Amino acid sequence: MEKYYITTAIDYVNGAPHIGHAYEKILTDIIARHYTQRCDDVYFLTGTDEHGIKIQKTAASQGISPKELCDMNSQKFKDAWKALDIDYTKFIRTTDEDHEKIVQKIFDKLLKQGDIYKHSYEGLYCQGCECFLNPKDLTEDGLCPDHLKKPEVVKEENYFFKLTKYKDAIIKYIKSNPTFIVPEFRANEVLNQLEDIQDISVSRAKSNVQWGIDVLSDSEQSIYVWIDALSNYITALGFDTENPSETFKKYWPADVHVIGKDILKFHSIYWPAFLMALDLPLPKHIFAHGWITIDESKMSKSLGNVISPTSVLESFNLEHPDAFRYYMASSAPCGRDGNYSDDDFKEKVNAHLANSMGNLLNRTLSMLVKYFDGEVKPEFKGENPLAKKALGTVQIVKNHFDNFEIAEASQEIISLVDAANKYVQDNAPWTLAKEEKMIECGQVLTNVLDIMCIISALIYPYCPNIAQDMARQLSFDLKTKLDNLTADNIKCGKLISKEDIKPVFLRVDSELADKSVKK
Ligand code: ME8
Repeated sequence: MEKYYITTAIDYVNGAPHIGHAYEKILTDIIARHYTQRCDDVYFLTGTDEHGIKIQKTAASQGISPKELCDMNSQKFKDAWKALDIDYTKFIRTTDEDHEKIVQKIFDKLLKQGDIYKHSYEGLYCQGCECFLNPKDLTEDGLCPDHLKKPEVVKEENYFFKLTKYKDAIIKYIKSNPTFIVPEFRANEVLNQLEDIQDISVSRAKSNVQWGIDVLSDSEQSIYVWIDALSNYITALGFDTENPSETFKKYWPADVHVIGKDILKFHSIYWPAFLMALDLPLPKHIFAHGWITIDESKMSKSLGNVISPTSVLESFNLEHPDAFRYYMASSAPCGRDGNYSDDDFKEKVNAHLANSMGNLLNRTLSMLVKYFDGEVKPEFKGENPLAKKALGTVQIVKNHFDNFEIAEASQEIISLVDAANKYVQDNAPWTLAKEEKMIECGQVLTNVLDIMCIISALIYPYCPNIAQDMARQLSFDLKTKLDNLTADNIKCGKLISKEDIKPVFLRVDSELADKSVKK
């Protein structure tokens, strides 16, 4: 694998980030970090989506300019991603000058080649979706099914993109590439939507929407959000209609766009059509994750249950984001909805990260120090009964990542931890030591430590800080590529002293968490 180009959706900046936004960025960061363990060149793009009527209105309601709102909120997203150790390559803002210029050129090219035309139109516009809705998709009460708000009737002369021209090619592409849409069960939804697809509006009248990129050849119209937003995936790399950059040539097509299920239509119908019109190859996968609910309820401002990701870190007094990352990433099977609850969070991270994984390392190193002064002797090395399961798990985890099964992969890692715990329990090195069977005792400990190195590598994408603490105590090089992992990782000689043993994850304090709930 020479390169891996992965992107997230770019978030609207009409509010601060919540844990639904965080879920997506965590999943993407985990996939990106996993692929750094398989290839040398991973490009991870994220950013913010800053134009449109929603942002214009929010800014007006706060008495500030749209640009001020964008600057303020875009920074909040950046700060949140920093706190969550989201290690992106580039953060794009759709108000970046170079992005705006290229979007204008893309629009101009499509207009000149006849894929975009002007048309007078009356339709039902949902601000939440930032798109026109098909009357047949509304609820019985005439509301947008996602936002439960009545769409406004908009009558305008707009530019339209000839989506219908690409319908057959997109259907063919989806049918002949069964892994294009992940999970596969969503492909049928998309094919159904394609059945009655219409040409789509790609501009709004300036008189109604001022906060947008101007159409180059028509100062009365501004480019409507989706052609602007979707283009970020190529403008970020330096795409240009005349002279695309080397970076673009190297990384495009994207290996995967990670997005939420609500915006699948835009990514698997509109975006492929725009790309076909630009004569560019399509992304390899569109991975649509599910939605995060809070205590089983939909997150919404009106319910007052919107949780910011940094508030979780603060209320549990976490020194790093690993537990939150792990919990979010393992909250739902591929593409399904997940849920956040304080109690479940505590229970899961205490059980998996503190009791199973952290304690295993801590006990094993402590016994090595107690019985052997922290030294691994050559006679401790031999056949490792855990090797087969451990190396098998590496393969299984890789396969899961290839299918974007991030929670499923985490379960396999924990199952390996459980197997190693059982091995310790079954072989009772403390009894072996009491019986003065020191070589056997040393072998059991070394076998576990060798496997802990593999576990640190596998858990690294989810918990980079914990993995680094583990690897340091094991003198293991975390940069080892997954394909180069063996079951022989621990070097003979003095491994560790008592004072260097450090618990890698402290149990989340339940009293502290209870206080935070009451806050
Ligand atoms: O849709 N659970 O922006 P956005 C999980 N700007 N994911 C969630 C979520 C939740 N509760 N709420 C939102 C947009 N998301 C556009 C995207 S891409 C070219 C333009 C996800 O701020 C949502 O599914 O409304 C989307 O993938 C991302 O957060 C941004 O949502």
